[in-house]
Amino acid sequence: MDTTSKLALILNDTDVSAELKAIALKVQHQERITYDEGVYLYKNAELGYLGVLANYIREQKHGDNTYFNRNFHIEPTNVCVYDCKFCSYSRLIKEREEGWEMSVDGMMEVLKKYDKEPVTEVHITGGVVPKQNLDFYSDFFRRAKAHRPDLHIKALTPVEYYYIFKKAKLSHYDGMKYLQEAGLDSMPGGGAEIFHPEIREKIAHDKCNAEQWLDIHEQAHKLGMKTNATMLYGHIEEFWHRVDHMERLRQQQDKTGGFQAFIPLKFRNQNNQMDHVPEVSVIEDLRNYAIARIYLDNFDHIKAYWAMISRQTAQLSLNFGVDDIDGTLDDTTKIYSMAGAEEQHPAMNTQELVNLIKQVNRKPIERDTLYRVVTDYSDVVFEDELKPQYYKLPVIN
Ligand code: V47
Ligand code: SF4
Repeated sequence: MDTTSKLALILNDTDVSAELKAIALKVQHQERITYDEGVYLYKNAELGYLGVLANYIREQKHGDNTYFNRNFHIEPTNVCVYDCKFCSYSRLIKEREEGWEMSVDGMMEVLKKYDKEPVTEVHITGGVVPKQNLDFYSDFFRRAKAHRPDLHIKALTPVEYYYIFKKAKLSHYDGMKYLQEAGLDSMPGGGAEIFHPEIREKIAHDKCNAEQWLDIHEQAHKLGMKTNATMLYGHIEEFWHRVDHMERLRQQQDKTGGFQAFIPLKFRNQNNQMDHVPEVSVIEDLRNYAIARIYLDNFDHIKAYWAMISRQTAQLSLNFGVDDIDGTLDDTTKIYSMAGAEEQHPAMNTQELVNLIKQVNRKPIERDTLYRVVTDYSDVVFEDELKPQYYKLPVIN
């Protein structure tokens, strides 16, 4: 049965509440749901219902297309002046002997390892240290561009930029412009966590606040850069904090339109100061993807970060609003394995990613950072390709 018929079933089902029907009708008419309706969905909607609505929107926007890109990560440091309670990755300045701090030469060395690889993007993110300042990054961006002009540099977050620009006494706009001229192409979505101060002050009290995070994205958008946005969910926040977070992003997107993807990040509870907080279930992960897809009508893409949630949940998420599963990885990121992600050494090549997507009957599309199609893998058959799997229900006598 196609998604349109499934939506019609919900609209005609006498067991579905009037509130849920009204939301389904809005989805059918491509109308925006309200803040209250967002909270209502989190509190009342079952996974099956949410899947139908989110999949309907996903297929209206992208059909079966499922995007991924070929990228690698550089993590310039794991030392950090900040003290986010959920962070398993950073070593505070006082513990810096346990950490690493790369030089520009060291970062260039990592970059050069990929000279012969068909990667289109380098994703740079890590901690915040005084030495890695405006000069450090402008030097690195210039050298990286001179070495490989076609490689897209997606680097740092407002957390780093706020710190760097303040020290350099530059406005957010001037700072972003300066680094764009040095070679910066776009910004990943990190550092957003939960915007509402009631939660942010408890989990990330000393880094940039919501207004500063949003302003730096606004300036990047004004300069023509594309950026992403994340939400760290499933810890001490309540449902309404998640809706508040998405509402702020939706309003910002109405203003500047520069966000490409929304990436919900599941809180993982190992090796951090919040290890007493239980993790949410896979059902909650899927509900969250689906509600994000329904709420953020002005975001083109919802991304699941497979390295964090496991390959199986990434496959499932493709039926709950997700159309992008990020990139091929080769074990260059440590952020998640340190936090307790399923993948301790996350590595997946193109063939594995393509197979993962085909196995659940979606179309694998390799994209560049700006979602231009690099290769449509629908008709490319790898030798050891996994066949789509259909599970038959057991016969019960
Ligand atoms: O901001 C840190 C998160 C983020 C934990 O834009 C944790 O394409 C869960 O933003 N449990 C950084 N999450 C990573 C990030 C990202 C990842 C993939 C793709 C993109 C993109 C961006 O990692 C941080 C924080 O929210 N994080 N610790 C943890 N214990
Ligand atoms: Fe530093 Fe980022 Fe970790 Fe916060 S989440 S402590 S800003 S590395």
